Amino acid sequence: MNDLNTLRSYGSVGNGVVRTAFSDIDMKSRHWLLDQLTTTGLKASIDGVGNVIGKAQDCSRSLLIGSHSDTQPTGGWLDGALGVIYGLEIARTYQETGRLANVGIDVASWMDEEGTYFSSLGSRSFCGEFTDAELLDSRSIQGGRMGDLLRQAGLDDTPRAILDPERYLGYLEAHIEQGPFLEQTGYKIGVVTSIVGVRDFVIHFHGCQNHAGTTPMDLRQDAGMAAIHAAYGLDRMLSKSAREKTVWTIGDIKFHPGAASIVPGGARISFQVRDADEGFLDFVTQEVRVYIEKLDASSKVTLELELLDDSVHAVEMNQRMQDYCARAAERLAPGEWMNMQSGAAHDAQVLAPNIASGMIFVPSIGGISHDFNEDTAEEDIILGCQVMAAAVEAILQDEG
Ligand code: HGY
Ligand code: MN
Ligand code: MN
Repeated sequence: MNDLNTLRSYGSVGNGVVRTAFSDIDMKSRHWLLDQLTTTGLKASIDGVGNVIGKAQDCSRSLLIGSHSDTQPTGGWLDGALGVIYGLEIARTYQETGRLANVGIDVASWMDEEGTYFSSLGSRSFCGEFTDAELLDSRSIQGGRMGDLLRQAGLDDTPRAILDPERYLGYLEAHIEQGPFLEQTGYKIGVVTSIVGVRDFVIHFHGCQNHAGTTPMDLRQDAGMAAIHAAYGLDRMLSKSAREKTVWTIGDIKFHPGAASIVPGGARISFQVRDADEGFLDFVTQEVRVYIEKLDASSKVTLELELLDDSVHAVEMNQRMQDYCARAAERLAPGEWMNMQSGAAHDAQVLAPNIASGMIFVPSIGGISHDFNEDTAEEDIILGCQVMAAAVEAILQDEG
């Protein structure tokens, strides 16, 4: 709890935290974490994209525990931080209580899971999803060159840590649920079975800016009104084709220039769909394409569809890892745990195709997250760490 509250102090605002990727406060918190991991006896470093990784010494095999410590712009104090500090606590306890000779615990805080510049940058870098050249020349979500961002952070000469699959028995990540189901059902632990995939679209509307008083309705090329109709149409379309747990969000809508007495000449909407089935997400992508093409053909406004991001794929958690987490939950919270899908994206879905990965959730009060009011009861935080530690102990004993 002390370490969670110390990490919280880096960027705390009221009950929440603002510690976005690569900000000064984020880099300061990474140096604090580096010191904690080093004191624990791990060989710790900050790599070329800002991942903080502590590696157990004198062993060729280890279990990797991690999450992210960057936050959303209006972030909660536990989103990501919980799993990183669980890793620190479990690794420290393991080192202090006489670890097994030939197997260790490594700990990671992945950079920019929240996609301030590059969604899940740190875990995707670790899993070798791109070369240095591809990374440095890529455009960040903010529009700048990633190479410039890394240079400003003083990381451009630092090597990136790359996964050695021979080293790892598996990967475990603990996270707050960020949703309502554990609290609604009264369960204390979620054992994650699968993590949803995400499709992020942006639709641009090009019309003709004009005077809101003198332009007759039948002569208007109103990009704003076209955006509103398209948004409503997308919502209606998904409500018909959605599967049981499909979710879709229009998180951002902008008009240009955005003034009451001007017919908008431009508009832009973000449209995001999440589902556990990749095939369904591909089907929806096609449905959206056809719908936008139809609107474009029938409207006086020109529409342009952009599929921003389809790199966040739906994954199943490794069954063996799920079983270790379930057995630990049953031992420490008998009858108070459930298997569940994750509606939030996580670094574990980047690691899962490369290392046997598992996740556990602890309850979020009111199901709130990505908001300063995000919170979890202290006893639930502690129980979650104990369950994670019990799962780790079983894995190391069986497979170490
Ligand atoms: O959006 C997400 O699911 C993650 O919390 N970044
Ligand atoms: Mn998170
Ligand atoms: Mn988040």
